[in-house]
Order: sequence, then C-alpha cells, then structure tokens
Amino acid sequence: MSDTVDIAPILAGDVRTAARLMRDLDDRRGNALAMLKALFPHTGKAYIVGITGNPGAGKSTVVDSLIAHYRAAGEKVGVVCVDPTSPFSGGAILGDRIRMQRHALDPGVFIRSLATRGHLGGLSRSTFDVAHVLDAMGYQRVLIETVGVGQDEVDVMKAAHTTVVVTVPGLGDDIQAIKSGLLEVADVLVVNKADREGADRTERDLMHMLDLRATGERKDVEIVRTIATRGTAAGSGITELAAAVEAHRERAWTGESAIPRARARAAAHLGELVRALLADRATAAMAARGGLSEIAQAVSEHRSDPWTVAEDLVKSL
Ligand SMILES: Nc1nc2c(ncn2[C@@H]2O[C@H](COP(=O)(O)OP(=O)(O)OP(=O)(O)O)[C@@H](O)[C@H]2O)c(=O)[nH]1
Ligand SMILES: [Mg+2]
Repeated sequence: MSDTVDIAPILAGDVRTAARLMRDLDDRRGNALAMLKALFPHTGKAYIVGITGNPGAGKSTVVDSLIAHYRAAGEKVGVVCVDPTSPFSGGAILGDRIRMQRHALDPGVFIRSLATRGHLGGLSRSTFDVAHVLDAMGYQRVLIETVGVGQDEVDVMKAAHTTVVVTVPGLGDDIQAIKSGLLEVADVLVVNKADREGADRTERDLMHMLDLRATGERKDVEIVRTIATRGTAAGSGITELAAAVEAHRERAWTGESAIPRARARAAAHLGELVRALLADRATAAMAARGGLSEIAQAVSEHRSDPWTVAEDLVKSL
C-alpha cells in the first residue's frame, strides 16, 4: 500500500473515481482508507440532512422534491440511500432509485445506495465514509434516506446535522414513530401525504407527544405538512420543509451550541470506528484459533468457562 494517494480527481468531483473509491471503502480495499484520510482536511463544508421514517411514508419522494429544491437554489446534492432491511439490496433501493430517476442525468446530483451486504463495520460507518467523500467532492447538500425501524437507523442518523422524520396521516393513536424511538431523534417532523384525510389529527397528536415527552424545556421541533408528490410546487410544503431545516441549522449549528454538537457527532463517528476495528481484530483472532465454534468446544464441554475464554481472546488482540 502506498502512502501517496491521488485525491485530485475526487476534489475535482470526478464521479467515476468517487464511485470506485466508495466500492473500495466497502471492502476496506487497497488504499481506500488512505484516500479517506487525505480527503478529511477537505471536508466539513457539506450540510447533511437525514430523512427517516416508516416504510412507504414517502421518504424517497420527499428526497426527490428536496433535490429539486436545492438544485433550483444552485446547490450540488449528494444522496445516500441506506437500506438496512434487505440483505440483498432488493426492492426498496430499487424503488428509491426509480423515485429519483429524473435527477439521474443531472451532473449536480450524485446518488449512492448502501445495503447491509458488504458493510461489516456497520451501516453507520459506511454512511459517514460516503458522506465524507461527497463532502470532499463539493456537494454542499447531502441527503441520507433510511427506513426507520431500529437502532441501525438511529445510528445512521448520527451522521446528519438535521434529522427529518417523515410520518403520514392515519397511523392511529399510537403513532408508530414512537415505537421505533424516531421521535427522539427528530429535529423536524413531516406529516407527508397531507392530501389525505387526517393530517390535522396527526399533527395534533405529534404536537401532543412532543409536549408530553418534554421534561423541562421542550425540544424545539417544527412540524411541516407536505405533499411530496407535488414536487416543489406551491402547496407541496417542500419550500417550508427546507426552511424548517435551515431554521434548525441556525439554532443548532451556529454559535455556541454548535460546539458540543460537533463534538458529539465526531464522538459517534469515532466510537463506531473503534468498535469496527476491534470487531475486525476479534474476528481475525478467532479465525487464527480455528473459528468461534472451535473455540466454543471447550466451553460446551465445560472444560473452560466462557468469561475466561472471552477475556483471553481479547487480551491476545
Ligand atoms: N397521496 C400521496 N402519496 C404520496 C405522497 N408522497 C409519496 N406518496 C406515495 O407513497 C408511495 C411511497 O413513496 P416512497 O417515496 O417510495 O416512500 P418511502 O418512504 O421512500 O418508501 P421506502 O423507501 O420503501 O420505505 C409512493 O407510491 C408515492 O407516490 C404524498 O404526498 N401524497
Ligand atoms: Mg424510499
């Protein structure tokens, strides 16, 4: 592996070099990591917006409309579609790509999909990696879409500066967002499909829940209604959504409050990397001893206790 890497094509925004780098990063191949390190001083300019929510809530449609909004404002937009649920990058990502198809030929838009496969170090690590590359390429706006179902998605959202949670009318009394802990991470709440019955009710319920869970000072979360299928047209709510994101950016990422936030974001990334490195080493150490099931033999026969075996293994790293 050479220490000198050529990052000039990435900085110039070359799409093919970037796509190759992202693939190599997935496999932790060759000098991909050296590239990432060299790119780091050129990052920190992109504003990253995470869009999450239940399956079918309209996240991709919202992303598609936001792309149009930011493009009209002259910004270059990078998109990361994360699909933690399908092991073989099946339907959902395909749907995402189709939803954003109209931007496929726009050189100011770069769309990258991540599936679980090939992301041993965790989706969150891969998301941070890709976001850094897009940032270095000069995409001022990076949008991350992920289905909100569990801890994976909450972790992925740690890469975002502003997290938008998309809900829809008619989810009933116990809005599903709560179940998945999504309300916890929301900086902006969207009631999409506002052309449907019940948007008022949903908005009231969400407001109520924000009040309920507020201990002391209520978290400042704007609720925006959208009809994402109308693109950026008046009444789509997309302009209002973009404004709500900017308002959060203003509150959270300017002045004093930005300092602890930036540190928390860096800590999340760092923690992820350390865990991944240790996991890689542990896997290698176990492989060197014939694999986990081989090591487990002594435990299953009660010749060794599992705590000592685990400690010995970690000590050998
Ligand atoms: N009526 C109505 N339908 C919408 C709206 N936004 C999206 N849809 C439709 O909802 C369906 C799902 O939209 P997607 O954007 O794929 O939703 P998603 O949340 O990305 O879905 P997954 O990625 O599969 O979880 C599509 O048929 C959209 O056309 C809206 O504002 N109103
Ligand atoms: Mg989608």
